Amino acid sequence: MDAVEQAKSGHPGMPMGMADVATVLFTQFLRFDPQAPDWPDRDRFVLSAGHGSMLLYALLHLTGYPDMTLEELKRFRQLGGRTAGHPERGHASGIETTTGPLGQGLGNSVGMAIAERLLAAEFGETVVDHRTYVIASDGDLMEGISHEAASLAGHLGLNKLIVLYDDNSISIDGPTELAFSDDRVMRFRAYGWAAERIDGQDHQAVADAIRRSQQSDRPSLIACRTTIAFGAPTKAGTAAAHGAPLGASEIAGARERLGWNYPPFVVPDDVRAKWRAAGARGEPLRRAWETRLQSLPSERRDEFLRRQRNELPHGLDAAVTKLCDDFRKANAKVATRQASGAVLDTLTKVVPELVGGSADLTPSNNTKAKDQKDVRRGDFSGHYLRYGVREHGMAAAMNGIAVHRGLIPYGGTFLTFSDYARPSIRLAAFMGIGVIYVMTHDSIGLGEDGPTHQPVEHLAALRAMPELYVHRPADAVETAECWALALQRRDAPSLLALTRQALPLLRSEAGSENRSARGAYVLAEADGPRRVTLLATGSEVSIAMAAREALAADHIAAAVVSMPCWELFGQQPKAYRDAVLGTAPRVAVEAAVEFGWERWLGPRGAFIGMQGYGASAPGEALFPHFGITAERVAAAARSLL
Ligand SMILES: Cc1ncc(C[n+]2csc(CCOP(=O)(O)OP(=O)(O)O)c2C)c(N)n1
Repeated sequence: MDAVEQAKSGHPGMPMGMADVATVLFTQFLRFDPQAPDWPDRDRFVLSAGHGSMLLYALLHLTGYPDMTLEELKRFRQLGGRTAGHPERGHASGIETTTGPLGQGLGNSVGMAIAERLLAAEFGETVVDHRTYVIASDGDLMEGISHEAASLAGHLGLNKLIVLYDDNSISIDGPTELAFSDDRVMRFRAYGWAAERIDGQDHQAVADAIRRSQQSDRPSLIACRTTIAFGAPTKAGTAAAHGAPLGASEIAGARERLGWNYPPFVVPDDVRAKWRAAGARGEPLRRAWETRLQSLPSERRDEFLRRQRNELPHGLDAAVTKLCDDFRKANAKVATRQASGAVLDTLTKVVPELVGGSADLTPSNNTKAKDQKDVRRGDFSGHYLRYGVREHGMAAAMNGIAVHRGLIPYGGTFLTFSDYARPSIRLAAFMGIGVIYVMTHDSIGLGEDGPTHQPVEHLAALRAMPELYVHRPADAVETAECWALALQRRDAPSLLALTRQALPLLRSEAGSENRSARGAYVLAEADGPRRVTLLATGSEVSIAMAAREALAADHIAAAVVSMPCWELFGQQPKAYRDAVLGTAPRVAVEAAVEFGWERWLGPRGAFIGMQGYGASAPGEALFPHFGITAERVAAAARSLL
């Protein structure tokens, strides 16, 4: 209340209404150690209702996280502070994930609970045995993603996931009955959860409900009836308390009603001592855990700790080099999605922390490696998740798996449905976590499924997202290289855009250099001084190669530049970029919209690609239909000379 007032902005209502629930959780149940915030076996706490950030900051301060000082609380929402408007992972310890876009935290929590079970199955419950607690609000449960997340959690029987739902009947527009009349308890029971409603301001009731949920064989929703801005004399129970400072008289009235006689930002010693004692509960638990970790065989312990450090195992580079050699030897025409499947058959053996999955497109995405076993309710020994047709839920769960640590999630869908996952992709990029998206059927080349399934603007939209690495490999060798880059990139998400249709092998030269690592490179230099440079990605690189030949027949020396990853190319020294792009006129070809290509085309450039949506027909018919052919590329080049 006081911090929001001082910041002149923020959300006082939820923290005041949920203070009782949070107090019971943090003082009696949550296992954490503020002195060792990254203790791997800590319980996870997710404030899915991220607008109530001050509740989390206050809890972190009171329980003794060293970096959450009183000064930080006073700097709520100010530049450079740890106490951002909505909790941002990395700003302060104890913030497990970034929340604010409603529903995302709930989606992340499902991934955290999955990660806990997977690691418990792998390393044993002596070292992995913790719960995931969530505070979620009406907004979280109104969002569509809450359905996907809860349905998946119920299906998998994630019984160590406990959601405390702030059932306060208020959202921004007013009473929730304006827009929300689901029976939330019945809804979650239908998902296969244990769900009950309690008085969220009765400490005993909250504690009893949490205890019951800890014994449950399924995930739990505890609908906590609360009053938003509890204690505020006129604004309590109203939307006015949701997202604006209460104002001086309301705050004075709340102090009186709550019997709180201290000035802002003063925590009396006895109160602080009690909170610190609650925060200190975790230290002996953490120490006991450390002893148990020591009892693991040293090889298992080293493996566990390697994963915690987010370090890749040895052997990845050698495996990728061998994959590339094998692809070259086979010299087969394969779809890059198929090459990706072959890459995964190898990499899942070398990188045991890989956890795959698909949003019900496994046979299309080629995401399941030969030796991967399905994860099932009650059996988490496998490393392959059947996410179901839940792209958004999948992407949010992948974020949760990644922030949990110990596993590297990858998940597949069609590129066109990246839109269904985009809010979570954005948070992965924003948080800087190394999740990997396998997005196949990456253009009109997918053919008969037609324009609903053919991405055209998606590459541009994804490339527009800061800190996301979009890879579009041109053949099997580039596919292996891009996979290696995605794995090596542990501090940002990567997306692989892969073809449905078969592509010729273009990278026949021997050598172990990962040429995709520079984002773009000269695949075929011009025979003689360059008169034109052809730029392409993915399936259109072979079209550019054919255009190069056609131009050569006319004695026009053309170079072909393959550009699998714009973001990486953009990071290269200018001299390298200039050398690759050259000074001759440029023609770019990509079966997508032009948006963004102006960055590479320069003043004398032409683009061959899509002007609008695709069409339903065989892929081979669509490329000529939309004019994405070697002849048109060559003609565009000639017209620039
Ligand atoms: C995806 C998304 N849409 C919209 C918002 C803006 N917003 C913030 S809180 C909120 C709803 C508030 O209602 P509730 O979740 O019940 O929170 P309470 O008012 O109880 O604090 C909305 C629409 C958001 N943060 N995320």
